Amino acid sequence: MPRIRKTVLAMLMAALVMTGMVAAADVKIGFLVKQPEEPWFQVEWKFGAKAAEDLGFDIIQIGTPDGEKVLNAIDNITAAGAQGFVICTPDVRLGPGIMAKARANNLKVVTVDDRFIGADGNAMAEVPYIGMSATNFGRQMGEALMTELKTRNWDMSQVGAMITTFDELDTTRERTEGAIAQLKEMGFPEGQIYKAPIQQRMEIPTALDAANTLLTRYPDVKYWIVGGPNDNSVLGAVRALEGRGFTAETAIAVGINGTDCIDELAKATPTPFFGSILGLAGVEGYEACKMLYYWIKDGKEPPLDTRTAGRLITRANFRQVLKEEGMD
Ligand code: FCA
Repeated sequence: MPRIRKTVLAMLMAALVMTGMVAAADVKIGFLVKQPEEPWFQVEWKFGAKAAEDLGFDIIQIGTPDGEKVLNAIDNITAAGAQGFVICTPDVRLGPGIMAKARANNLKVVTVDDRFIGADGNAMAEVPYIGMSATNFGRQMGEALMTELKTRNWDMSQVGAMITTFDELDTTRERTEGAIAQLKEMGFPEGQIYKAPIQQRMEIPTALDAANTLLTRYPDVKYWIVGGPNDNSVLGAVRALEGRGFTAETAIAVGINGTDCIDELAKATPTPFFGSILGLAGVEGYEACKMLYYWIKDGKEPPLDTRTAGRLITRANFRQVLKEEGMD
């Protein structure tokens, strides 16, 4: 190689090292999620792995259901040579601690789904985030419920709206507030909308308990429409309704995610679970990893706030829509 070219190459290498950029093949990232057993996160992981394959970097996936596991995972990926990680944190209030640890270990961070909350109680807007356009998802849920309700000849005075809630998270609170606003705007009586707060994590058993508490308080409601922050928190309510004799003829439930209700929609006999607002878990997983990759490789900073859109799936169209979205 001519001397001049060698010098240019050496200068280029020095510049790369100084700006912290690394060659594609050396990029290694972590992908940490709070609930690895939930299909939503499995889809995110699957598409994160696809980004790694397409772009040629390494990915380490770790389930981190609590704060201690997150901190251990950060140390482990650092020891393995990672330069950054994508995370859906088990607790948004861990944000400042996670960022301090990441800075100490010289790692870049992209958050997905659940946005970090700073010490001042506000979202940490300086940390790149990709997630659902939460209010819109909630509004679509409310609209789907009202549209289906209008096809039934139910006496409105005998219908209750049960909304399971999880207000600890901004994204889930915005979803259920969006749903309630939409129900009211489409004419559902405000006094017949009841919230069932889920304790601790959003899972089918915790949602079932929350729903049962509410159903015990309102034993005279004859028909229910049901919404909530995600599929599992609505599926739990559906199981509680079934336990009290409600069926697809007397209850309509719509979830959010669209990833965790496929078995339910595929059941031979319809249950009260009518449909879900499908989120783009695949796009989120892929894009979060891709953003982080280019940040590490080229120093290209990701956008701070990226939101994805939702789409209603029902028993009638879910196979077709999942195929169209590349999620089948
Ligand atoms: C939260 C929920 C998940 C999913 C995600 C987009 O993290 O826990 O089920 O809805 O937002």
